[in-house]
Amino acid sequence: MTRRAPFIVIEGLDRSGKSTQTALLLQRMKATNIPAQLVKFPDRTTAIGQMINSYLQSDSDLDDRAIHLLFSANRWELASTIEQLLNSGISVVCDRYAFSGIAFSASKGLSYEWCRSPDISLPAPDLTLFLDISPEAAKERGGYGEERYEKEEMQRKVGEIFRRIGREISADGGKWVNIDAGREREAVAEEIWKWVEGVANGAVGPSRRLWTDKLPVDDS
Ligand code: Z5A
Ligand code: MG
Repeated sequence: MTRRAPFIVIEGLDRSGKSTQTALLLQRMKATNIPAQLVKFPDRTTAIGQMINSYLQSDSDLDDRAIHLLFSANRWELASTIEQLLNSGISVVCDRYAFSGIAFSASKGLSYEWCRSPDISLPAPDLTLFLDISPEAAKERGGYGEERYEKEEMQRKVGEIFRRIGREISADGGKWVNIDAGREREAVAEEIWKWVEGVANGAVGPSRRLWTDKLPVDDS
């Protein structure tokens, strides 16, 4: 019987190095013979992803709720693929996930609970690594400011909401780890590796889904 592989999410503030660290992690997993697959949200390759891309580049405008639902739909497009990979023993390393969805939309003023609802029942990560960096340090890094949400005040609000999500995930028994991403790439990668080795070599329990306790009671 194939052992279920872990679902690892790398979240974090803008320019915290998520994509850099995801790539380094995948290289290291492969070098250690741990089969792993990259997933990235938004996945700009799908039809929904292209609408998101056009919005992020300010080529199109959309209602805040409409774009929120598109980001969520973009995750649902890949939910069964993620589960199939995990069940066939391939680890999934995911660059941003539902937590970004809540953090960005709620920081625009939408209700936190409303933002969480469409992502209820998505596959739950076994490990979430949150890359934390100050908006000032992030600003020093390349490319900051080119897309719609890359404004310092917005980033501060996004950070506060991420921290709330992290506290709640931990309180519900999930594994959420804050990583200081303001350090050298290698130091961050080393810390990430320690956590990933732990889940990759340890026992992974049955698959779980996000926030199912928040579903309204079905009285039909
Ligand atoms: N969004 C949303 O609203 N709702 C959702 O549901 C989802 C996303 C999923 C695009 O995401 C936007 O979508 C994003 C959130 C929103 N909004 N904003 N703003 P994206 O993932 O496509 O964003 P991105 O363009 O890839 O940027 P990023 O993810 O913020 O960057 P990053 O991946 O964290 O950083 P990086 O590309 O690895 O590194 C950035 C630069 O820093 C680069 O030049 C590196 O070489 C450098 N770097 C990396 N690490 C270091 C260290 N340790 N030291 C120094 N320099 C470093
Ligand atoms: Mg990135």
